[in-house]
Amino acid sequence: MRDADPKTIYLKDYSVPEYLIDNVALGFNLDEENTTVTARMTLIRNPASLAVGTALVLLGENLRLHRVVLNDANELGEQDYQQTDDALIIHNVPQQHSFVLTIENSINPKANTALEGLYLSNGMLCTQCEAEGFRKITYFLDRPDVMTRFTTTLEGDKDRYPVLLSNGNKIAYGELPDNRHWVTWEDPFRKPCYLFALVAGQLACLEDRFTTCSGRSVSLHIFAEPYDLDKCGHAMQSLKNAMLWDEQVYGREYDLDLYMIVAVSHFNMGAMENKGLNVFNTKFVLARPDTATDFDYEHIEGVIGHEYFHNWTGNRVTCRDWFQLSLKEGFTVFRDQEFTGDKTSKAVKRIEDVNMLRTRQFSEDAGPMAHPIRPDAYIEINNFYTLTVYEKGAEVVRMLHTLLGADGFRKGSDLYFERHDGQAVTCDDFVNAMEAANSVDLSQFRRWYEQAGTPVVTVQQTYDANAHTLTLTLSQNCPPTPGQHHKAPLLIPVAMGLMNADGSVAPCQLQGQQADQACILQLTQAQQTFTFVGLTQQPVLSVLRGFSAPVKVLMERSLDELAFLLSHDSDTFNRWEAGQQLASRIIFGLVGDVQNGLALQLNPIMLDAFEKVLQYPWPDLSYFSLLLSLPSENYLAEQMTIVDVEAIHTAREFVVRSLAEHFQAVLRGLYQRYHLDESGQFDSGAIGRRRIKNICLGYLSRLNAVDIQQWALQQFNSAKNMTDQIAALSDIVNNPHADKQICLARFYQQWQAEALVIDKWFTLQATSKMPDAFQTVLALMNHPAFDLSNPNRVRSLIGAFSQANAVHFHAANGQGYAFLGDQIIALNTLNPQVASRMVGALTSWAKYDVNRQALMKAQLERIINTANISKDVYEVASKSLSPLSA
Ligand code: B3K
Ligand code: ZN
Repeated sequence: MRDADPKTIYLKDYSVPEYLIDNVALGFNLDEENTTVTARMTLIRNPASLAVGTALVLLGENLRLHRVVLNDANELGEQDYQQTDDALIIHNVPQQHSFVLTIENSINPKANTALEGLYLSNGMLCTQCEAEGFRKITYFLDRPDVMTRFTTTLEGDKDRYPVLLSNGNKIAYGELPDNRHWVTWEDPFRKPCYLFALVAGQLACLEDRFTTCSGRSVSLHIFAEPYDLDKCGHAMQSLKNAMLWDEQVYGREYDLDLYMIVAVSHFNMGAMENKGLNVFNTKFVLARPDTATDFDYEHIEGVIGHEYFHNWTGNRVTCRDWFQLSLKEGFTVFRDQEFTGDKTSKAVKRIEDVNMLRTRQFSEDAGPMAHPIRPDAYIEINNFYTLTVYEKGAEVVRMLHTLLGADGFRKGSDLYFERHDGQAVTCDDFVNAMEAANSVDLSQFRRWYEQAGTPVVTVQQTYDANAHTLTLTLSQNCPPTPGQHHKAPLLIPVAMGLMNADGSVAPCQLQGQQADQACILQLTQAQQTFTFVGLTQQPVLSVLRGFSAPVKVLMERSLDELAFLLSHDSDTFNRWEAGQQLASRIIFGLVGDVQNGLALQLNPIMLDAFEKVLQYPWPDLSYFSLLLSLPSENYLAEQMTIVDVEAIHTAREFVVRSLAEHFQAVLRGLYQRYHLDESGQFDSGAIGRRRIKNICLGYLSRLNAVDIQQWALQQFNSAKNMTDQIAALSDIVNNPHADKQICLARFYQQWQAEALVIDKWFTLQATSKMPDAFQTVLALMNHPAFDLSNPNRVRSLIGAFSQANAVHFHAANGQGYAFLGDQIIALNTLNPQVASRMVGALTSWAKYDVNRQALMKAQLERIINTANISKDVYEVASKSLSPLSA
C-alpha cells in the first residue's frame, strides 16, 4: 500500500510548459492551524509550446480549495474544474493570450510534520519549497522553468508574528484592527516558485551592511530566536566573506538591497537559497566558541557561502527541470569548496572533500541507487539530492576547471551568466558555454553527465633504461550500474608528476612536447599509452595529483614506494594519499590475519612512516593532523567486496593502539606543547594546534593510562571551547573511563538549553564503539530530549548510529537493522524525506555476508509492505531490493 502511485518521471518526456505565470500576487492570512492563501496570477500561453489544449493543470497537494475566480469577475463553479489528489484541472480556460486566475485555499501548517510547504517550527511559521513544496501552499505551475514575478502580502497577529518576511524588498506595511498587521514584499527578479519563501514569528535580528564592488550598500539581516542572537556573529562574517569572494573570483555582485537569513530548528536539510531570504538549519548559523567546534565554524562559513553563491548559480540562472539539479548544485558545491579552501587551507579542504567523496559517494555509486549526476528518471525528486548530484557533480565541474585552467574556466562562467541570466537552463547549456568561450570540443566530456559509476583507471609502467623513456599505459573501465551495463570511455584528466630516487623533481616531458614540472594527461580511450622522455633514471610516479578526477586508481606499488611518496611527494594531496594507502594496505593485511585467527603484528614500515611524519616540522598543523589520521572504518569498508565490520574494527584498533604505544612519548610531548588556552581564536594556527593536540589525546586515550585519563577529564572540565570539550568527552566515552557517566550527565546538565550541543551529546553516544552502545541508543530513544519530529535529533541519534557505528549497527543478530526498520516506519508518516534518508544504511546489503544480507533485506521488505508507505521511502527501498530492474 502506498500513498501515491509510484509513477516514474523521465527526462526524455520533458516538454515546455503550456502556460507561464507572468506575475503572482500572494496573500497570506497567517494562522498556525488555518492559514488562508490567495494567489492572483496572470497566466499567459507559452508561445514556445505546441500544445493546443484548453485545460489548465495546476499542481497542488493537501489544500482546502475555497474559490477559483477568472479575470477578477467569474467565480468558477465545480463544473468548471476538477480536483484530484495532486492537481486542479480547469477546463475551458480563455483562449486569449493572457488571463488572470485567482485561487483561494487554506492550509494547516501545524499538521505539516513533513516540513515541506508552510510549517511550524518552535512557534515560527516558515516555508521550504524546493523541490516541489510550493504546491503544498497553493495551486500553481510548480516547475522550475516557470519563472514569475512575486508580490507577497503577509497578515498576522502582531504578538505572535511581529516579524513578517518574504523575498525581495519590503514595499508597504500597515496596521489592522484586532492587534493585527500586514507587510507587502516585492521581488523584482523572476523566479521559479521553489525559490519562494515566507517566515513569520518572534525573531531577533542581527544587522550589518556590505558595500558591493559597484558601491551599493546592502543590508544584511540574520534572524534567529532571541535566545540565539549571540550566536549569529560568525554567520554574518561568513556572509560578508562570501559576498566579497564572489565579486573577486567570479565577478558576481549581489543584486537586491537586502539579504536575509533565518535560522530555524526544524529543517530537513542544511539550508535553502530562497531569493533574498535564505532559510537555514540552525546548525549552519549558530556558533559561539563554547557551543560550536572548529568544524562547525568551518561548515557554517561553507554553507553560508554555498547558499549565497546560489544567488547566481541557481537563482539568476536556474534549472529547466529537476534532472538538471547538478547544474546548480555541482557548480555551487565547487564554488563553496574553493571559497573554503581560500579561507582556510586548500590542501586540507581538498583532502576533506575527497575523503567524503570516496567514503560516501563512491559507495552510493557502487550501490543500487547509483545514478548519473544528471539522472534520467526518478519517482521522488527529493531522493536525488544526493552525494552524486552534489559532490560528484562538483568534481565534474572541477575537472572542467582543471582542463580549461582558471582563466579559461572564468571565461566560460562569464559567458554562461551572460547568455543565461534570467533563464531556466540545462547542464548542456553550461558545458556549451565552457566550450564556446574556450573554443574546445567537450563532446566526450559530456558523458560524465550521462554515466553513473566510479571509473577505475589502471596504470602500468615500463622504464627503458637505454632510451631513457617511461611508457605509461592507462586504461579505464567503469563497472555496470543499474540500467547502464555498457559504458563508453570518458575524458579523464590525470594530473601527474615524476620524482627521482632522492625525492627531487624529475622532468615531465611527453614525447614531442616541452619539459615541465608536472602535467595533465588526457585519458580519452579505453586504453592509451603515454611516453615520457629524457629520464636518466627510473622515476617514481605521482598519479592523479590533487585527485584530478573522481576515479579509483589501480597500480602496483610496493609499501616502500608508498612510504617514499609520503616523505617526498610535492603534491599535498598525493602525499597524504600515499599515507592513506600505506595504512589501508597494512590494515587490510591485518583484517586477513583477524579472519584467519592469527596473532596481529604491526609492520615496521608503518612505524617508520609514522615516525617520519611525526618528526617533520609541518607548517600547517591541520594538514599534519590529517597525516596522522588513519582511514576511517567506513572508507575501509567501501574498498572491500564483502565487508567484515568486526575484522575492520579489530585491525584498525590494533593499529591505533600500537601506534599509541610506540610513539607514546612523542604524542605526549605534542599534546602538552599544543594544549594552550586559545578559546575564541579561530585563526588557522589555533585551529591547527587544537587539531593536533586532540588527535594526540585520541591516540593516547587508547592506552588507558591513569594520567592520560586525567588529562582527558581535566580538558573536559576546563575547556572553554566546544572543540576541546567534545574531543575530551569523545575520548572518555569511547574508552573504558571511570568517569564516563558523570561526564555525560554533566555535559547534558551544562548544555541542555543548547539544542545543537545536545545533538552532539546524542551523536557521541550513538557512535560509541563500547559494548553497551546499542542499549544506550535504545535508552536515548526514550530520553525526554529525543524528538522524532526534529530532523536534527533524528540524524544525531538514528542517523549517527546507523551510518557511523558499523560494529553495532551491523551486529550479527540483526538487532540494529530491526531497530532502524522500526524507526523508518515510524518516520514514514511523520516526515517521508527524513525517513527515506534513513533507509540509506540498509541499501548496501549486497556488501555484507549472507546472514546479514538476509536480515537487511527482511527489513527492506518489511518497510515496503508497510501500509501507506510514502513514495520517498518506497523508491529507495524498492530500488535497493531489485537493483537490476531499476
Ligand atoms: N537547494 C537546497 C536543497 C533543497 C533540498 C530539497 N529536498 C539546499 C542547497 O543545496 O543549497
Ligand atoms: Zn545547493
